[in-house]
Amino acid sequence: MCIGQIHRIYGQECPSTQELQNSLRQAQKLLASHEASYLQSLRSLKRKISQLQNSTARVAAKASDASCPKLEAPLNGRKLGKVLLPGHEVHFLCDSGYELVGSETRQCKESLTWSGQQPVCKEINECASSPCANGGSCTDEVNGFTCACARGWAGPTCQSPTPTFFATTTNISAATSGAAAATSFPLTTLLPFVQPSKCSQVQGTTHCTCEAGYTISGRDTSTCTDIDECEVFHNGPAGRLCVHACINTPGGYRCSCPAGYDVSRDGRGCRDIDECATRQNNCTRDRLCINTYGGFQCVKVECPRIRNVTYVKTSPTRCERNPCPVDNKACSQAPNSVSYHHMSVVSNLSAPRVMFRVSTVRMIGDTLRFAVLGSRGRRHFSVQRSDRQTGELLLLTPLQGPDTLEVEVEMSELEKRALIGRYITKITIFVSQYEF
Ligand SMILES: [Ca+2]
Ligand SMILES: [Ca+2]
Repeated sequence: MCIGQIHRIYGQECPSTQELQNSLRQAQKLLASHEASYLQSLRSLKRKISQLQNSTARVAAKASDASCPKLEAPLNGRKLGKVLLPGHEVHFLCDSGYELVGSETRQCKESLTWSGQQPVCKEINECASSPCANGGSCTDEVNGFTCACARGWAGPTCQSPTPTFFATTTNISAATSGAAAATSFPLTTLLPFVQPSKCSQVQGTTHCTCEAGYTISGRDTSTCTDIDECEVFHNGPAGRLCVHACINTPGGYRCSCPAGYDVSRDGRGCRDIDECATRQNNCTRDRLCINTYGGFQCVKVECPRIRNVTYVKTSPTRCERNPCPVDNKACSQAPNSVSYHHMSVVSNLSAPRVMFRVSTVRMIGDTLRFAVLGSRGRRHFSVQRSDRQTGELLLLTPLQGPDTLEVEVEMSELEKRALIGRYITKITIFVSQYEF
């Protein structure tokens, strides 16, 4: 009505309702974009103020010579870093043969206390992986172990039969069974998968028995042959004997795992070695160590490089766009933030399943939209909404390893249908070679 009056004063015709609506819509759009850029500036101002606060707090702490209490190196370990001022870190290492339990790094906080827990160096139990073969018993030692081998076995892990084995067993055989004497078996076949049986005469009948893990094969009751458990129990009622590989041994068997895995406590499975937690990696300081099943990856997170747009790293895995100059459309359409996530999965993971969730804590606009970017990503993934502020990345088909996949999830924020922000999450998925 007001605009109509103004037009009448100037002696012009009143604009149509359509024209009025158009002007109002444009004004609204303009306001929304102003609002977004205003909020953006406020956020960056807030961040800068908090940075300033932190640095002045540090200066103040330095000025008053306030420092955290002195830290001791753990027994059988070392401490790196001498500065005890707020913001500084102290690192701990253990001597070889020991593993660190507690915090590897502690930081002096503004409150002049240390983050984390005082670590201790615990002796590694080398016997945990049952390294002694053929019934040998293991004794744990600092930085090693010793095996007490069962009779007939020798070597650091009791892996080799003793040379006297043949002579000893034939003697026993001759003494116990009497009749069976030392028949001339070739030495190579006798050792160590074939043993003489133990026979006794009961009421005129000969009974022969074998040691555990051996059986009498065929008609010849005087010899015991090793049971090849890997062959016989390959697929038992409780599943496979070994998750990975089975090695038949005289009188028994053992499971083995590929490089990068330890045999699990039950002796059947394979447990990934966490190279990132145990410092068995060679990642340089500027890279992140990502533990994967069967290995690890050294990952370098680099902010996007877009013309006329600059990003700043706000955390080791996040880049945020610096405020854009006014009227730079290319800049304002570039992602406001890019986050990097790394996941490790085993091969052939069942699908469908939710792999990752993307959400926002604070929403400025009225609508959020989620999408998967890139053609390779779309083949395996889709995105679905779990609530108003959360999108879920859904795995559609099982991933066969070994493989590395990258998928980008875009979250767009809209206000009255106008785009006010784009947030990208780049997810790298390391798929292992095996299903463990
Ligand atoms: Ca065997
Ligand atoms: Ca690993």
